[in-house]
Amino acid sequence: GGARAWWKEASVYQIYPASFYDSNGDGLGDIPGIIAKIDYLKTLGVDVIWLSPVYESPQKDMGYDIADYTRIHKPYGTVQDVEDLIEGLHHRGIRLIMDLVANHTSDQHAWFKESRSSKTNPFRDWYIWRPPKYDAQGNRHPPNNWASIFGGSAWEYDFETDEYYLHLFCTEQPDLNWENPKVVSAVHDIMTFWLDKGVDGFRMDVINMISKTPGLPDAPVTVESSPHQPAMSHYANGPRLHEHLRGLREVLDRYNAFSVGEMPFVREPEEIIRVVGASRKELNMIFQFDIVDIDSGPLGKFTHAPWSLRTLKDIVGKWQTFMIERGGWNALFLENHDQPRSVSRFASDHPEFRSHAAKMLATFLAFQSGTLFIYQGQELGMANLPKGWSLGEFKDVETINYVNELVEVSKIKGQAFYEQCLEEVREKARDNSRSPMQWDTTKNAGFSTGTPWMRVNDDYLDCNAQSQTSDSQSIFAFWQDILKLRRKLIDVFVYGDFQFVGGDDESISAYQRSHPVAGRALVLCNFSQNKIGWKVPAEVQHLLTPESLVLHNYNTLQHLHLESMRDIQFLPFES
Ligand code: ISL
Repeated sequence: GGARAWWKEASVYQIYPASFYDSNGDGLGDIPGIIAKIDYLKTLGVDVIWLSPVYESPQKDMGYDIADYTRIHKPYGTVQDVEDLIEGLHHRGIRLIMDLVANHTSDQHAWFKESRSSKTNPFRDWYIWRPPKYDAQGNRHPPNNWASIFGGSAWEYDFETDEYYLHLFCTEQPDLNWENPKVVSAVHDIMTFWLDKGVDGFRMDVINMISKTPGLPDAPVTVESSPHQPAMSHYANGPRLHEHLRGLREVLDRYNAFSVGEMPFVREPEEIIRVVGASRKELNMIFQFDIVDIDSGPLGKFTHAPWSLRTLKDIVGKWQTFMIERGGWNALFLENHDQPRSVSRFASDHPEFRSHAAKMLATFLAFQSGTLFIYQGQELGMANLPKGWSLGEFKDVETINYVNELVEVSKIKGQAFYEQCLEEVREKARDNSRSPMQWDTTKNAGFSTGTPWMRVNDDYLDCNAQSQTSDSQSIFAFWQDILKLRRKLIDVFVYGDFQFVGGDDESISAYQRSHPVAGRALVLCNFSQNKIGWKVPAEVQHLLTPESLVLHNYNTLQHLHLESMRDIQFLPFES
């Protein structure tokens, strides 16, 4: 695993501020609410908090549209509250990283207001403006055919100055122009502002999209039916990315601060190692999307594709081996605020299986090599939103835009098609993971005394922090054990080698972590809903004795039939 570093050994807990804890009854989570729950975080045993955006924002994309990077969205609190949070966390040995959203701002940011005001404004070149294109009939068109990631064209026409601006996400999220050195230094200043306040680093939102192909050429036509084409090839890991990342790293290094970059649409390992290779001096690690795209269909995340454990193991094996061999580092995650709940998605949230399934997935993830990321509620086995909810409960702009497009398409393809698509939307909607934290069995799951900004999942009586923190068999207690074990056997689980054992079994994941001095561990997970027999490969048989079993997700050992030392009987979702 290369040189030791605190950030390699850390377990990071992501807080989505709107839905964590509401301290003042306005229905929205807030920073004092996080401060009130520091003991909970300490009890769980995490080392770092990643706080999703809390900055001043019109909230078109839940704060990923920032209007002022040095002020806090009023309902969340104040800059002083962030300083108090940092102090409270540091006091208990927990670090804080903030979300740096620097590919785009809100259209309400003062820079953009200036920029759009005239072609000669000094801020004009802070964003990406281009004149319209006209066809033979004299009709106005966007400067190129790029599609926005949230639907429609990536360009918005501005009548005042008769030009279009680029927005890879919402219309209200104009892309900053990183070709302009003033933009680059403004981003450095934002980082310095927060680092000076004691922040320990940043999660960098879509940081691989900041450099676009010069000349902004059309993207190849891959969706015949649409005028707007996916254009990742022109904005994901563009030509000046590495130069910009080294610039960000210089700022971070002055504070010994940490970085994890979000990097959608890039799969090529050599391209990724150029960002996370230790000698590159760019980012510490990135979130890549191989696992969370495993069930995306040919037309994107909302179209369903079946996934297999074999593919999942191939992905894990590839990145585990590659990063260890090449001096990079993995960020381990199955959930975040953009993804459905993992227990519903990769295992089962059916009452019969839920607890075992959540523990099994935790085991599968947490003993891999890399820095571990846990998303709020994952430690409780929180599940996707109930199937019966009306789509009117969904808040996310991505889902709403997509459903509006579906309504149009369905006028041609019909009602049955529409209903089928809505099923898929429910499965992948980002709101699945954005419902309020379930703290206890009181009204609104104890999240808020007011009316929650988003409806609380119906299952909170069965799934909440209060019952789980007082139950030694709970999912929460299991995560506590995992985090302790990871820390205790750091040489094995953080710095050890990784190897799958037992071939391409469709139900069992078995991997080995080994360290020449500290020893070896075998991590076994049954992804199926059945009792299952597994032929224990000879090379790991000696690791399987009742005495050597350090963690398991059933309270009895009956399921381990060790008498022959050749076969193990697994219970469903067992690890
Ligand atoms: O959510 C996704 C799946 O549709 C991703 O494509 C997501 O848009 C992408 O990972 C970028 O996400 C980040 O930037 C977005 C913001 O909406 C997400 O919440 C954020 O995590 C724009 O800032």
